Amino acid sequence: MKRKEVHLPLVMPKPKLLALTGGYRRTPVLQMGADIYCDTSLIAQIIDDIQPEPHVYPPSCDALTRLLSQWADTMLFPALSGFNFQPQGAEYFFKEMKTEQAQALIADRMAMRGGQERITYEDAHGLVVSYLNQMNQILKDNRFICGNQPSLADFSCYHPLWFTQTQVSIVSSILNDYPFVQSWYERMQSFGHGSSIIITADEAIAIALQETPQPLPKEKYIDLHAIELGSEVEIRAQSLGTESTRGKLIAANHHRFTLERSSPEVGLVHVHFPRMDFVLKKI
Ligand SMILES: N[C@@H](CCC(=O)N[C@@H](CS)C(=O)NCC(=O)O)C(=O)O
Repeated sequence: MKRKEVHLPLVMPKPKLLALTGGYRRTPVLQMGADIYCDTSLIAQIIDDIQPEPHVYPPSCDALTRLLSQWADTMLFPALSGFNFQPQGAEYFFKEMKTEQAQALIADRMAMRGGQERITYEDAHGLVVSYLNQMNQILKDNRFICGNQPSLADFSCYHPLWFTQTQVSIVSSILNDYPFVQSWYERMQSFGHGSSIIITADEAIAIALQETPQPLPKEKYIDLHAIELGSEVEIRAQSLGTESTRGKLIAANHHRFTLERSSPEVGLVHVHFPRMDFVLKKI
């Protein structure tokens, strides 16, 4: 079946996304019928389960892939964002945008950081130089970040650099000093994006309403929070976009939590979150 894709608004409010997730606002999420999967690390796991060849988490470097993609998400991405939005980069990025649009985007991302200060350009630059050096060393001897096969770690490292290359190309000459990163970037780019059918958010909601969630895998409940299964809980990202989702905790394994929630708009849905970088609290 061909992948369907819904384009989300760039800034809040996102009422139709939130109808499905119950609060989580970040992009992307994966919807399969009445199951909603939040965060790329979990989405990649689901894709891997459905189509394991080739793996997104190759078994030979599963742990390394998880750690390095988390590093890319929490360290490389903010450092590169700070670098990308240096004054010259910001001017270039916002020049085609209407003033109100630019102001809305800036205000939205400030709110998303929850008052946390942005890294300075100087600090970001220092980190980016150091990270690119390390990536260059890894990629000198390896075709991909975790070895000779691509993994989620590559995609997690690729997207912030994609932003530099394509959205703020005025500052992208920094990559010229890292030839192995550059040739890896080209290898990554050549994967392309596959093809999909664009549908509306209303169509996605109608699908959730029609379907019922998939039966949960029969696995042991892993409780690391002293919260009983069946409790009303809330889950939110640890940082950046910390809007929470409330629901009934109906499953948890080493990698993910599952909440059950329902509303007249979407019916009964299961919303799944990774454990890593998410906070679980009993209400
Ligand atoms: N760890 C998350 C990060 C997601 C993330 O920060 N996404 C950005 C877009 S690339 C976002 O949601 N920005 C705010 C928004 O689009 O509302 C993931 O990998 O899915």
